Amino acid sequence: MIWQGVIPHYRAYLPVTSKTPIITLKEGNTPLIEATSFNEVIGNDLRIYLKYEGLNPTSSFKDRGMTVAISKSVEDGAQAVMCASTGNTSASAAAYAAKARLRCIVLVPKGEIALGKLAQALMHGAKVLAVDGNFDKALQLVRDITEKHPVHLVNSLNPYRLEGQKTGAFEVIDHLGFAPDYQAMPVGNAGNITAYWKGYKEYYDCGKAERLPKMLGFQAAQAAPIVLGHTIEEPQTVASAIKIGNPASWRAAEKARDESKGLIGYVSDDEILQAYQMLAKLEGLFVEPASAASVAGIIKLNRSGYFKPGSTVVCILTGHGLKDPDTALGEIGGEPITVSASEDEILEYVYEA
Ligand code: AN7
Repeated sequence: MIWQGVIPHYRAYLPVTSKTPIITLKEGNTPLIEATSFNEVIGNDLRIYLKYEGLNPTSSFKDRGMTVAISKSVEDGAQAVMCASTGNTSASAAAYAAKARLRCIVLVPKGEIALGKLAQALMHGAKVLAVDGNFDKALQLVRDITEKHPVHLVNSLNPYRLEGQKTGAFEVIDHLGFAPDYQAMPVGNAGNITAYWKGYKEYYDCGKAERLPKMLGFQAAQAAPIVLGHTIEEPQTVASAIKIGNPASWRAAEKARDESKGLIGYVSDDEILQAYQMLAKLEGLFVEPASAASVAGIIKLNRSGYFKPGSTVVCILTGHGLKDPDTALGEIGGEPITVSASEDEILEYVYEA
């Protein structure tokens, strides 16, 4: 059957009725790709699977939640939606709002979001406001405004977002045929880890899986409020998507961690960037830096002997690498080699060792 998006496919598990207008860009059904070269590098017999969420319509996992949130906003008669964002939520909200013909206002931290994400929000016709302040400040403003004005909030505080995002967990189980031993993901505002845990538990409860994974979340070292147990006033990291100092779903993320007997740890920017390059060069998967935090975390935990050999680990690669070309080119020192249009000169490179 041809894929029709997460709401049609997982309708029975989602808060929609026959009256809900379905606003979809056919999100979901992303590939789960077995890592073939990593294992050699990290030297263990882990079975690592990579869920490539960058292949969603706006190139991040946010589309799973946005299809549900925007569909429900339309059902409830909204005229406008609003979010704060480190970039991907704004890109997704802008696209789904365009499809639904809703006004969309997004607040982004000024100068802090990746180029591709900014281009997306602007192209889809959102009103993009660059706030002089960080993400946490922008989210507080959006919360205050949407409480008082007829504008729907579509950050992950909107429960429909998490309902949609939990379908990622369903897909993992549907693809593997079982729940993995461990599930690793980056943590920013902490909505996604909350949503995946909900999804795993729901599938388990209705007999679609015989066990639950341990949830492993990773924050950036200088933006790790959950690990440190206190808010961070000025979070810093190359992984701009997860540069968040006061996550909205903080308690729910701790619950996912504790109920699953998993952990939330941190990885340094260097570790993130190493995993980022490794994914691109060894697995053929171009992801944005935040997404590489999940793999960086696995590598770090594996070094400390955390995993039982033979375990199955699923890493959620949350966003596409093309979102953030500046970081990619900066890391690679990105210049092509200029050559004249001569066979001889080019052949030197063809035969280069
Ligand atoms: C690529 O877009 O918060 O822990 O405003 O873009 O559910 O927040 C993005 C978060 C991981 C963290 N990977 O997910 C936003 C925003 C990527 C992301 C996360 C984000 P949450």
